[in-house]
Amino acid sequence: MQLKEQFVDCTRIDVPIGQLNAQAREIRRKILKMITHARGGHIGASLSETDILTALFFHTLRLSPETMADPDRDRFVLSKGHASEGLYAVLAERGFFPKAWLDNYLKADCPLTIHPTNQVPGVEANTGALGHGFSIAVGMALGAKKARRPCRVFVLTGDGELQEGSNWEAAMSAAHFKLGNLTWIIDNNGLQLVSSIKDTMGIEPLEDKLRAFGFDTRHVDGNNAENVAALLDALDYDGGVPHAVIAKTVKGNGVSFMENVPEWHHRIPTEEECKKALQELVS
Ligand SMILES: Cc1ncc(C[n+]2csc(CCOP(=O)(O)OP(=O)(O)O)c2C)c(N)n1
Ligand SMILES: [Mg+2]
Repeated sequence: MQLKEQFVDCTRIDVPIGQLNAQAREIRRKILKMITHARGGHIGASLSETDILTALFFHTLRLSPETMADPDRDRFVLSKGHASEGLYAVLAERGFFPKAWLDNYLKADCPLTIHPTNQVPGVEANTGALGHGFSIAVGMALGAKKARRPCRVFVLTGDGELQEGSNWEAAMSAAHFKLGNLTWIIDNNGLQLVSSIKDTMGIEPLEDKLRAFGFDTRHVDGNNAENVAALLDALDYDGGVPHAVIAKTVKGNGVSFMENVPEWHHRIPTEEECKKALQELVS
């Protein structure tokens, strides 16, 4: 289904694919500052998803602050809602709300709460209780398909999140309803809250499961925004087959002493650690 020409004109931003990784580095810097300043948040999870969100919000999504009320806009649902800081950082950078809000993250009168709500411009669904966002996205994609709207729906889940059975009901219905307009991206960092997924409750063989559930299943380096953007460009959104992208990521990506260390799921950097991390993220 073709988009209305006028709609493309008003929403498509043109950040060249070759600049997305540099953009992602900037987003990481913002995440670090937000969490250190607020003394709360989920740094490992937000650094894990940064490149995926950068690809989506700076390249893929046909969406802008001006077109949030257009029923034909693309939709994005952050099902791993605990990683709200990554979403807030890209939304602020894209102009959905003033960047100054990031300085007030977690303050009582600021809409930027630890789990995102639709009180925040650009946030489509309230998430944070894991296992719900995917079903919401399936509903959005089904509604769009029935209304013959050209919008596409993208949802990002964690990998530990897939231990929630509700995801598999959503997956089953996506194929049944032939939701080619739906793309399910899995932030496959191998860790969950306090330890590895493998040792907690394994989800492998993931690719076989996704294929068995009827998904066009792809792999990508999820910590390379340029690769993610190129992959999403190449999918067939009109073909009636839902898409699943296993995005291989590293929790805490970009900061050497946070990478793959489960403790950084919850830990808040000291000022000194933040400074050290920012030094690793210079362009
Ligand atoms: C229903 C539900 N159960 C438990 C939690 C607590 N919790 C927050 S993050 C998390 C781990 C999620 O791991 P994963 O989905 O792999 O995301 P990652 O942080 O690795 O990106 C858990 C169990 C929650 N938010 N919702
Ligand atoms: Mg994980």
